Amino acid sequence: MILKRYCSTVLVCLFVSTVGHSKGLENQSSANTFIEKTGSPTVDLSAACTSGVEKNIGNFDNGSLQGWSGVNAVNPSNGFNGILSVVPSGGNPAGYLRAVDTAGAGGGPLTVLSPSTIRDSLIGDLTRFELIKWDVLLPDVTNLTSSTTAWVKGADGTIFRSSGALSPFTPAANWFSKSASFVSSNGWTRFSGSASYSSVMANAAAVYIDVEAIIGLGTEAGVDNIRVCKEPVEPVFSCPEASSIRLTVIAGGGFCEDAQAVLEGINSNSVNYVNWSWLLEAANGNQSGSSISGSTAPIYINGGHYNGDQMDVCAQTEASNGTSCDNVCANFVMNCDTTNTQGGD
Ligand SMILES: [Ca+2]
Ligand SMILES: [Ca+2]
Repeated sequence: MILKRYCSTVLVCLFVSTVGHSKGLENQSSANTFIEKTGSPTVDLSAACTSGVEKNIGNFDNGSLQGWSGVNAVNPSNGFNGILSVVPSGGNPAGYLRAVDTAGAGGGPLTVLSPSTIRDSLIGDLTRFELIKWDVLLPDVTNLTSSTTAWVKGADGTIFRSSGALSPFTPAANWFSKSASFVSSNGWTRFSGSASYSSVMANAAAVYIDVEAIIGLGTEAGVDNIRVCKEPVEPVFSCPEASSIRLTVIAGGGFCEDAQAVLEGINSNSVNYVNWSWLLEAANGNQSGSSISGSTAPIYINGGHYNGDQMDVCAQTEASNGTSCDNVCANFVMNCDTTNTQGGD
């Protein structure tokens, strides 16, 4: 790694790493020591919240990871190539999160995913949270590569990574605070994909903290007090009523070809799957079917003249928060004269 030093006239120097993301460059192992200190950060590099109040979404003081989990943000199936745990003391204060890199080069990023209890609310438009902040404790070694970063994955998979620049204010083994803005692209780089910064922040699928700090194997950065400017509120999920079911029938000239059912007003992110079933009680013979899908399901019927026949569509929803909803059914009278949509009763 090559460090370039930039100094201003007031004797403030920035040491900027010229390497990219360290994981792709790791080619050596390292053993390192980790000096633990307590107390407030000696340096606060974080921006202040201008709207709302800082809300802590991870202080690790109860000895638990509090739902934060190690994942590979780039290739989730590859897993987290490290050991993520809570160190019970030495944080800022008390417990803090820390990873040990067990893979080194090629192991994928050591990204830590926000807990499921708030994940559903840390997605979508992140600008309402203004910024994310966290405290960092770097290992006391010379082979540092990054002061940790925030990662945001957009709905299309594009990933943006905040600045990991090391700073003259970050002597190893002293806690400091840093932040990454959800409303300003300063310091962010596109790690993968093609979507713009603003579109990713406006429609995020996941938020991570990358704890990578050193080249190669060993103890990575400690992280404590992950916070945003506004309380993430878990969306309230209400089971759909029969009146939420809409049926669109593809038809014309008295002939019905196909149909599609939709649960209206349901956030698809809140639904694991829906057990759909339907029954067409036609004069020339009943037809029925079922499928497991999201909040929209195609219904395949044998085309025919069904004007005035009855169609029952039922939906049993399994929500992502674990709620198993009752099966609800709506009745429709088939109209095959034109493509049309009917609301459930
Ligand atoms: Ca703590
Ligand atoms: Ca490493």
